[in-house]
Amino acid sequence: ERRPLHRALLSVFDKTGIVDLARALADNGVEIVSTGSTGSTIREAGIPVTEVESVTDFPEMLDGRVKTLHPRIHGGILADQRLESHRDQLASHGIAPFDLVVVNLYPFAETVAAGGTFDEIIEKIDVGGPTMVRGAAKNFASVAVVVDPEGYPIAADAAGKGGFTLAERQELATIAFTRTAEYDEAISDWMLGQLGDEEAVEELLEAEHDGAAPTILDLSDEDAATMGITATLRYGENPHQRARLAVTDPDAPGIAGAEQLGGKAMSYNNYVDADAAVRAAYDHALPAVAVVKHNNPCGIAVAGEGEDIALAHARAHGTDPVSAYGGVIATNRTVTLAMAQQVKPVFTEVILAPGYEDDALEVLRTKKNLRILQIAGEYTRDIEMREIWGGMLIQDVDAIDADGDSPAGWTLAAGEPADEATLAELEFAWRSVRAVKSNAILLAKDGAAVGIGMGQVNRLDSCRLAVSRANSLGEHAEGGEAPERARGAVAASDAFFPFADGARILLDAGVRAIVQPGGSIRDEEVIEACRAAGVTMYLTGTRHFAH
Ligand code: 93A
Repeated sequence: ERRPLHRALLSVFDKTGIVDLARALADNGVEIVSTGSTGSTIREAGIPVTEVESVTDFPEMLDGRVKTLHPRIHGGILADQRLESHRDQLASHGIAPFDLVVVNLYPFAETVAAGGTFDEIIEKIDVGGPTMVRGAAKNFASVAVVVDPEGYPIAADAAGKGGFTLAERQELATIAFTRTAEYDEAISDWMLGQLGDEEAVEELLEAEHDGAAPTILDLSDEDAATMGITATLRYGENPHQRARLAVTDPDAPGIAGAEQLGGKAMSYNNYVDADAAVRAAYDHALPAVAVVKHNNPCGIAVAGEGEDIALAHARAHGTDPVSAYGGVIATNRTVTLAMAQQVKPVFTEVILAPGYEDDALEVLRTKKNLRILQIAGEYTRDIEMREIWGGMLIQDVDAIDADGDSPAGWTLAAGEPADEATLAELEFAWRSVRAVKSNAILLAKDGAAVGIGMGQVNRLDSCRLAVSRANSLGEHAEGGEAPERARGAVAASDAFFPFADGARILLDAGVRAIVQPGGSIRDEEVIEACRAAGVTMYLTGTRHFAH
């Protein structure tokens, strides 16, 4: 629906095309109100025009600095004509509303470029023009705004068509705000250049353009704090890298803002591993413990609901007792005294939990270096970002909440349907493998991972690694015979098996059930291998790569 144009305000520095526009408006019965020289240009062409001064009943003053800055002008621009109260107020003051505002601004940047004097440049800072433009753009519900001669033919056309549509006025308003923003930026750049140390400013502007601007790591601690930096870390991933920490949402402190109850200051790598560990533990609804090293779980396990979390910790530690040395431990339950006593003899960098029993905390605090962190609130996250050269990748966080993440959504592809206990074991393996870097294979037994193959560049090697870890680490832990923990374990694969070879490694090791997304063109070969071995295989239809 078009809003008819009854009254237009024309005030332009650049008079190009203004007479043609005025004629088109006048021909369509639009009343034209204009400032000084815009008005005379139009009048000289024989087109009727009302002077701003006769509208405001006030002369232009201060050498033109105050021309249109008057309620009779701005009331007419800003009145929301849909509102009865605005219409009434205009009427009571005898103000007629504007439907179209055409303005182009004093040539500030051009005057700077042409080497104008300081005073000339200051005088070219247009105040009244942007004020009208911004007012009309804000009030696009009622007013159309045109900010340069390229828009005149469109306005002339609209006058003949019965006005602008709301969508057109909104688009014009967007262009108008872009124009005033650029105009002010030119002013602020120039003002910056007047601050004396021109060389330094030049450098700053140049650096900005080169992309070599000072980084957040160059700022002083105070300046950094104003940008949300909450801590300067001792160093980054390596000692030659500087590093800082920012809490993005103080209301949801997560790990970045977790309360520290003891131990040394957190390091950069501590934070990275803490994040991975908490996420791995919180992927489970059951009481769970994850032990993380280098951003990968080297142990992960659950206990039954109501059982002591110490049981889950003992199992998680048992996944790979060698790698657990120097690890980061996270749990989704309150740490009990029993768990604290188990943790105490193991060198551990960080422990994270939603709470600690008093006596558990007392035990943990005897380890002076152990960083003890308390996590507040629900585990909620929506998006995650990763920087790449020249850009940033942004994606939804990979949550474990798809249909394929619970056994009810799985398809039996091979073997007998699993009994309840086996299904629970498979679900545990599936929820746990999400936390493992791809290609990921996780073998589980009795609520604990027993062999994890992580981060390999082909799935076959991940299968080999998972089996060899399962069958060698237990030996390391207990001494003597290898326990062959892969035999009778269940397996989860974070993505499909592209060939049957990987699955065969698992079958040969005596795995009794496998869960995987499926979706390979060779699915049938993989399934056939399971069938031949009499092993159950479920397909989830959901994939959980973690790169
Ligand atoms: O000096 S201003 O900042 N004060 C004003 O009240 C004002 N009103 C319009 N500049 C003002 N203008 C500008 O004058 C417009 O933006 C336009 O560029 C110019 C048009 O004046 P004239 O019609 O006299 O050439």
